[in-house]
Amino acid sequence: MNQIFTVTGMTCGHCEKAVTRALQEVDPQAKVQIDRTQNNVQVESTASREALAQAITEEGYAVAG
Ligand SMILES: [Cu+2]
Repeated sequence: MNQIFTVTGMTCGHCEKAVTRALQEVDPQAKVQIDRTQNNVQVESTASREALAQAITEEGYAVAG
């Protein structure tokens, strides 16, 4: 299932990697695409939206939607 999150606070490639890693800790099979200029995070994963959003938040970024 493709899930789209609006994530604020990503300022560089390191942030993108950190978010990707956090999501893949929840689901190692997750496919993650990030466009930080649009605050856009797309996750192809069977994990719940709640679990993915929580992983992003725990990594220190804000999920706006
Ligand atoms: Cu960064």
